[in-house]
Amino acid sequence: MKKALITGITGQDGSYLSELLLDKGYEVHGVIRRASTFNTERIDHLYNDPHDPDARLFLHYGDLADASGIRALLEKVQPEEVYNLGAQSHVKVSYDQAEYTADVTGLGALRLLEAIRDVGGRTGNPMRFYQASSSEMFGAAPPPQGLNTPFHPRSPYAVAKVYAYWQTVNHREAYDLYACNGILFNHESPRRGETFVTRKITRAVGRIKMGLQRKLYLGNLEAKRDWGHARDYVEAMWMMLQQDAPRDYCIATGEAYSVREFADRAFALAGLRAEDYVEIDPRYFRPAEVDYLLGDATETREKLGWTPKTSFEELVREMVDHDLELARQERTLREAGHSVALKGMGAF
Ligand code: NDP
Ligand code: GDR
Repeated sequence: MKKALITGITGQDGSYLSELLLDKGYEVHGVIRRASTFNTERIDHLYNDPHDPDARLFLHYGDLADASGIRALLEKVQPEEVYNLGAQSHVKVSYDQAEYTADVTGLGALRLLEAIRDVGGRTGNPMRFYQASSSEMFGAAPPPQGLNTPFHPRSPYAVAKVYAYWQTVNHREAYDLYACNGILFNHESPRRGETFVTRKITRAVGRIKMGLQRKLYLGNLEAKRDWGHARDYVEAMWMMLQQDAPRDYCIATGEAYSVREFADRAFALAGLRAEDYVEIDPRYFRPAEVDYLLGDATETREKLGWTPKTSFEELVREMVDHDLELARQERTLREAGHSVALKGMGAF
């Protein structure tokens, strides 16, 4: 049975990747951060008590800021594949926590690569490494962006990802590690964090439709993104680690829409008009914006044979349907006199 270690297993992509790897018969080990409350909602449906002889998903405490802990974990688990999805992944938050973002999102990758080099070298286990690189690294570069586009990062997050990207390339070239960068354009799903714009919109559509919210406050509506479905994108991550030789890939749909277009479509699917509910609040503007991301994944299609399965329309519909149901449940609970936590909704 193949073993995989995933950092960021509690996040959107970590949950879809775990599902995929468990389906493929892997034993999956995930790194979770110690917090005073458990936040494993996205993977709870996959988890069995570790005493169960059939259990194949195991969780370990760890943090990308803690090199010795990461090293000890690799030594103990001895995975064949390591997926580095852990990051402070919010672009706007990276302006408030620039140094922390550099540490976790940037240096975190180096800590993992060094541990793989060391533990892999000593034990003779050539662990394969996937780095969750981002289209944010292209930043201000004009579209379409592909593997030959020079990086021009526009946030502390994007700068940290550029650092991690080059560390991955350098470990491949210097130490012959099987290490790949997947440069993924935005990918969304009903499991997307609620402070990213697509989910913020579909959550609001559901709550407005159910009479639980009056307005949706957003920032820059003109930014354009190449939005795919996370379920499709994690498949590309896995495929990258199954090739004969390591290299980097861009993963995108090749179509871009503005935030305004996403909102128009999402509201329309619920029979509402976005212009009746959306207001601009400058607090959501960023010190430097990334205006237009549109991926060129031609080379990926040729070399990896990967193509996205979910259209923009299907993605928006799946998210809206999910969040209408969530809002329906919230309304039922409220009507029964229960309080429902908003968990920071509207904060970013
Ligand atoms: P999420 O924000 O949903 O998940 C991030 C994960 O990283 C969470 O599991 C989080 O744990 C974990 N994490 C945060 N800080 C640390 C730390 N110090 N040590 C260990 N783990 C940590 O991100 P996504 O699933 O959307 O994205 C996965 C990866 O892909 C990220 O690296 C992101 O930057 C990158 N990426 C994402 C894209 C997208 O469109 N989704 C596009 C391109 C790249 P916790 O739950 O405890 O907070
Ligand atoms: P992004 O995603 O910055 O592309 O990073 P996000 O959904 O946060 O923003 C997309 C665009 O929407 C604009 N926007 C708003 N964004 C948020 N969050 N909240 C708002 O109210 C709002 N109004 C307008 C933003 O200005 C931006 O232009 C995501 C993350 O998942 C990264 O980790 C990943 O690397 C990249 O995608 C690819």
